[in-house]
Amino acid sequence: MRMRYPVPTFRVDDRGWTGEERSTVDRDETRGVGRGLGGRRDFLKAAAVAAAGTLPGRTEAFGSRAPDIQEEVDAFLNEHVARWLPLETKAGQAAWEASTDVSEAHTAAQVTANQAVNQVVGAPEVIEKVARFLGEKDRLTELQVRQLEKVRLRAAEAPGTLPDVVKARVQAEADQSARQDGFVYTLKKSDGSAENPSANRIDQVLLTSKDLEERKAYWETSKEIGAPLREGLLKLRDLRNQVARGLGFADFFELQVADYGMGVDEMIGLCDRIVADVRPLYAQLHTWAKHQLAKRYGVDAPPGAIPAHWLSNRWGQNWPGFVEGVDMDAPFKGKPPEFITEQAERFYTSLGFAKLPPSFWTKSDLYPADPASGRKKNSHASAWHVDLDHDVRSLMSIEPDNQWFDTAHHELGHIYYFLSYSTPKVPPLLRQGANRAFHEGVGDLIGLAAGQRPYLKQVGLLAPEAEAAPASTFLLSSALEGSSIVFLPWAAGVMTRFERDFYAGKIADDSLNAGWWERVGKYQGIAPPGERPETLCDAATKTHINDDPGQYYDYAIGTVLKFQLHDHIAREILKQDPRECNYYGNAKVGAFLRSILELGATRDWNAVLREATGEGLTARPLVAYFEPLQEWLEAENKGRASGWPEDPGKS
Ligand code: X8Z
Ligand code: ZN
Repeated sequence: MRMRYPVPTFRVDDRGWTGEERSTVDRDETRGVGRGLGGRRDFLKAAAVAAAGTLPGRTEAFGSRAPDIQEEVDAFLNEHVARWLPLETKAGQAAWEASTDVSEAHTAAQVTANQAVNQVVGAPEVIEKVARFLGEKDRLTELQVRQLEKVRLRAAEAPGTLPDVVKARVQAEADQSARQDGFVYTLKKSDGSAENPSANRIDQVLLTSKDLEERKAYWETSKEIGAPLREGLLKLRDLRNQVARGLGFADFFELQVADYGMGVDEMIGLCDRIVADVRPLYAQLHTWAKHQLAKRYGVDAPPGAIPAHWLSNRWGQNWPGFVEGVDMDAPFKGKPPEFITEQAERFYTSLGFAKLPPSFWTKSDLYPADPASGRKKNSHASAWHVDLDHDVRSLMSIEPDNQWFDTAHHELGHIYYFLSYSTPKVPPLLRQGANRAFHEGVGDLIGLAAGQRPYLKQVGLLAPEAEAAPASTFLLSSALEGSSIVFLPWAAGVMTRFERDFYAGKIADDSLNAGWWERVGKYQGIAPPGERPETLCDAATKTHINDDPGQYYDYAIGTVLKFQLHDHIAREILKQDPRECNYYGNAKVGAFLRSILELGATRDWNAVLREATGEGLTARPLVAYFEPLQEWLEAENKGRASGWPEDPGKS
């Protein structure tokens, strides 16, 4: 288990929500485990069969004669952690080196370290013992069962019963990451010269350029990285599936979803409801944005889909930069790059969290690599919990702008989560989020709080033009930017559906781009600016497809959770309007958050959510937050054709 967010390997297994066919709005969650148990029983059988092939005997009920099975489980867990944790820490360090300084030597060291940890976590005797202990779960404590579930899912990522497949997977994962992280974009200009733009540079052009030819050139350049990753992705799909099937999962996607104690159909059902809940507002935003952009570029708005290169994000996952006349980056210009992370840290400390440990600052890698140094590093932000204690780090490429300001709050959310549950009260195996979506949601929540105007005004980060703008402008940019309304059809729709179908073998090897764009067209209403031949692989341009596979719904659920927690904090703790509130300096808000974070994964996530907010997972606060926008957009869009041909919400 490398504790890194985004999460490359290990998953939390929390049971609970069962996903009835209802809207996420006004959901009443009273049911518990449900069909998750059926899958678990299958697993127990599969594990026993898998282990029996390599182990001499002992499949009778463990502890049937043992006086105290709980002592036995404790002894097993202690021994397991003592063997696993040091190797995990080494693997985390090796992965850090490989991600921050791409080289053959670092890739090789990462492979060696991962193989060493896999041999422990996936050992046949571990699989066999966990299966037998979980067969007696009624006699165990909740904490023991939860730890055993973690061990079980971790073993399923690298079952020692399939040593060659596991080894091949480790190598293929490391190779794919090295290919991705070491990639250099090349843009050939019309004057014959060439540029090697960084990801930040591409993002900046897409955010600011009004020249459609230039935009198209940078957008196409951003998709170059997919082609060399295509073969590796297909190979990884097969290896990941083989690994997952070793312990009885239908495919790799199902193994990842098991983290939530949910089946694939339940997860897809949940994601579909999220898409449906935001669809009316998304359709209005889509129409409004298309016309706004057409005006900006001096062209006619096309019917139906928005051309992908018109949008300010490489994948159209969010659409920042719409508010005309307000330079969101202005407050950061001229500030030293340290300001971004330090200001984010100030938000957390103002709530009563401790200052970040000094090692965070010395060990993190927060800024773009100097091009002159030749060092290549992963360009996507991540947070790392290397030793499951106080060695916490972040990898970013911060430039002093609004987007990195938002990202820094997100990453520090992970870091403060790590620190909050790294206490003797939480066993190392449970030093994780209540579920993965909680981990994603916390930093985003603070990002949402740090984007509230009363706070920005208080700390002098609100551009004067923005201060003068009407409230609808603020709400509009909140819907378009970050993880919010525009983000959800992408996260719960495109990414989740593509990966589900990819691992289920429903997208042919020679139709990856067709399969990708079909889903982008359907959920986001976005179309590529030209042919996307199958030699390319646009899905693989998204880092998560390569190195955080089968988990993107975490962000969709995290977004729903974020608004749910925010609503509770604003109304119940601050007694303020959720759209105009200020957490900064509020100790009560800090105590509320810490009461969630310090639990780690010791409790069922549904119970944690219900106790914290009085409700199960619901998109009601998210929808309510943006409610005034619907009417405003409908007025703006009057007389305009709305929607796109493949829109799933179109009747
Ligand atoms: O990957 C991330 C974080 C790290 S966990 C920067 N996010 C997703 C993305 O960039 O696609 C945050 C929002 C969605
Ligand atoms: Zn994250």
